[in-house]
Amino acid sequence: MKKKTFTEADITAEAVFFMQRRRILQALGIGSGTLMLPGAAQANFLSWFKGNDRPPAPMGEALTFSKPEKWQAALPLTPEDKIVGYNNFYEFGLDKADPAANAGRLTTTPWQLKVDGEVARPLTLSHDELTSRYPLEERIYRMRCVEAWSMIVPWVGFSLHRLLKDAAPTSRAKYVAFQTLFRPEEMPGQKDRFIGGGLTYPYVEGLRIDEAMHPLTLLAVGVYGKALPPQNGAPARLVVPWNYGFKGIKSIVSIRLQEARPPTTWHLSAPDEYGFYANVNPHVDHPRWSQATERVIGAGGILDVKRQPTLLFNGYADSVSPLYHGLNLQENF
Ligand SMILES: Nc1nc2c(c(=O)[nH]1)N[C@H]1C(S)=C(S)[C@@H](COP(=O)(O)O)O[C@H]1N2
Ligand SMILES: [Mo]
Repeated sequence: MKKKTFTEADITAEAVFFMQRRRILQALGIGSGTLMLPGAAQANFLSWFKGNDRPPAPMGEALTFSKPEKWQAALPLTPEDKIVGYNNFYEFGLDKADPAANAGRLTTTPWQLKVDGEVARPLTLSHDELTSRYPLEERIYRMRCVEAWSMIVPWVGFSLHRLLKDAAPTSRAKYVAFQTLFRPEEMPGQKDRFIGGGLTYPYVEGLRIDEAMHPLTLLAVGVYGKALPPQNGAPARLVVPWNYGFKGIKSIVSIRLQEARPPTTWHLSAPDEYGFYANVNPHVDHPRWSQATERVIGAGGILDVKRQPTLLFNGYADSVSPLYHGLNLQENF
């Protein structure tokens, strides 16, 4: 492999993993002297290659859905094997290939998704109700990870506001708190700090009520026309396309409406690096890397390295910037 081909910017995501690992090792009192950045980054690249060679990840059953014109963006889709094989789901490991390799054991039937808190009609959706209670739509969305890589994903799901309106939020519902399944027997990262990246589990996220009610905010139950595979957050996960990917909490078991702003996992882990809002913003850099551009995850392997400018609100500014009118985006990142 020709090492010289790649710049520091090209290995951003991998470098993040290295630094997180080093921080955890230090926190555990284990010296970092044996780890070197180029080696660690290289190892991650190699395992990405390895991921590409794996048999395709198990996919769910075909879904029935419409393709409303307004959500059919003319964008080149990221190949399916990348969307289901290059993942962040730390409950199953830090490497991009880990979730596809390790999430197959996750039990998603039966499933219960509870909606409660500041609502007049609390409700619970079963696994089947997630795909049958609301008409499903295919929506082609940009997806931008805070690690500065991006994909174009054909999700299948429904606007979250349909579910929230069914639950009838009270006037005290100012925020929506989301929680991922907590099941350490099936999620090795919840049992082992090394595998789980030192995050606190269950993974939690949150939105302001107006963000949650925005028509773009999707509860996704499928991708590429089929039910979500576990590594993408089966049976249901959040997709907020103008936010960094970490807001898109996976395998949700609880949606709670509440008056107080809920804690959020990455913000808890490093508040100076990951904000509550997490709006995609090329003008607000991460303290350790630029957010001005992003690496496009393409069809090829390691040599398929394309960067493009990152767009404010990930290209959805026309639709969502009114949500943040008067908010200082530099301070509220
Ligand atoms: N429960 C849970 N949800 C999660 C994560 C995670 O580690 N655990 N990772 C987040 C991050 S950082 C990203 S970029 C997206 C990745 O979604 P994908 O693997 O479907 O592309 O999921 C988000 N949701
Ligand atoms: Mo991410």
